[in-house]
Amino acid sequence: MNSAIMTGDQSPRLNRHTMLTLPDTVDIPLYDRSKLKVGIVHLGVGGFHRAHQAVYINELLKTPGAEQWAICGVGLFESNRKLRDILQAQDYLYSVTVRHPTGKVENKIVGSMIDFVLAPDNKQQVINKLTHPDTKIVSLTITEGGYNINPANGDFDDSHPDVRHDIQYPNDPVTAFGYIIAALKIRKDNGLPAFTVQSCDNIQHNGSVTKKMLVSLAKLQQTSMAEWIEENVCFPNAMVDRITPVTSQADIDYIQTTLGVRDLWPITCESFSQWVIEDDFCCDRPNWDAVGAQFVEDVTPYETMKIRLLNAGHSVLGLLGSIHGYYTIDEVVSDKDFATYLRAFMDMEVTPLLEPMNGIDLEAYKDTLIERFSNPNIKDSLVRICSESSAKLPKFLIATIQDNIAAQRDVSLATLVIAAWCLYCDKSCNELGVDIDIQDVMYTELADHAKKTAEDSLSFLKLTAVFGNLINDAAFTTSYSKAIAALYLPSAKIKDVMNTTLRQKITTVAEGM
Ligand code: CS2
Repeated sequence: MNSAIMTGDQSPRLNRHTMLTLPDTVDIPLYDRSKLKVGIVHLGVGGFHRAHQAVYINELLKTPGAEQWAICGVGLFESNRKLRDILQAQDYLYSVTVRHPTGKVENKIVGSMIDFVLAPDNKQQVINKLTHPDTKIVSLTITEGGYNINPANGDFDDSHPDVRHDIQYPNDPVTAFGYIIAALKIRKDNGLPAFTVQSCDNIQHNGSVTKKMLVSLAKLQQTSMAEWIEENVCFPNAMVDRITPVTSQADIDYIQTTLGVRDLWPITCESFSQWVIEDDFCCDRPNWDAVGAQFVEDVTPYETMKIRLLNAGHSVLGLLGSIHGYYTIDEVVSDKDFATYLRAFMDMEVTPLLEPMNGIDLEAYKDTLIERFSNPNIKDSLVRICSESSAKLPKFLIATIQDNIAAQRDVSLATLVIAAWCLYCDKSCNELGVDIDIQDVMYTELADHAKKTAEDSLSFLKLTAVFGNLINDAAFTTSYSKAIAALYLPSAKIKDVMNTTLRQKITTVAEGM
């Protein structure tokens, strides 16, 4: 270690001055941050935003003529205070450690965020940012929960107390959509153009979904505003991708020992990054394509490919691997039995459902996924991957099961994962008897249903908010009951059940040929 580097609390905080003392190998923002203007207000600043969109803008700001595209972060909740305080003390600078599968590491300081406002402290400040004439885009990473989608029918769910509040008091919003509508109304009344609402959440048709939910809320407030939004606001659909593990103490320590400054909330992410966007912006937009994003006519096949292969692949490894006693994705996929099972799931149950895409070689995409998951330098925890599975699996995995059933194809590999999820919620411990940390807003309901499996093998499937009407499909329930029976044998080991399921699947497919 360089002796000039101080460690412990002696190290200075990362800020605009200390940034200049960093080793030359660190990519720092050399553009003039004092000349930047906020063109993007981002609601819901989390690790993914800071590893993805903010990095694209950071690259763009290195090119002349882009100074109008800096970001102002908005934290809607009290829980965002810690991040706001940390970023504020660091002049909104933070480090991104990009870890390649080869072991290569790149360190960069991102300077694209120049302000951060915390709604619970000052609502008016949030409204001021959103209604500023320079604001052209309001982007979102508010997770699926922030959209208030009714899982049963995909409509807007207006039952949440915060949504009820925003319906009753449209000028005093608390939800992301409440703020957006309140700001758009002021813009409309002041004769200012609308901004584009750009969802960066991992939701299929994220733009169309945002529009539907926003317009539904606006209708419940004031019909004329709903019409104005439909006519004036754009909602580009996009597929976003970059694996970003939760920041750990090891990441904080790494920055301190390697760079000699303290960044109290650094980002670590993989080297792969992808952003495929439909070019549908109602006012000016950054040249996203100049910094690696891709504009396409229709993002649907890209989203389906990503959600059904990458995200589903994560869930397959996450749930099966947690039961076995693994803790990170790279650990699971480096185990041959899990890697084989994953590849078979992708090849046999997902690939036949995907449309061919211009410029995408699906086999190469799957190879890259395995390489990304295997990256030993990205310690992506299974707790993160399996968190909120009740919101993720309907889109990631159950949709694949439903499509295969409709095409009368075998679904045994995906079904085993659903049965394993039941076991996981029932026992909440791994095969070695160690407790598993399960983070899911529906955990109580999931566990209640899973715990009745011994007396009713289909009990878990009765959670229709998650499984829809899968319980009525005989082909599925036969496969599911078989998986449950195998997993619930007292001597059962997940790997043996996986291997048997795969062998039987290969036999079934061979016999059908
Ligand atoms: C993960 C995603 O949460 C999950 O289940 O699959 O967060 C994944 O890492 C990102 O979508 C990658 O872009």
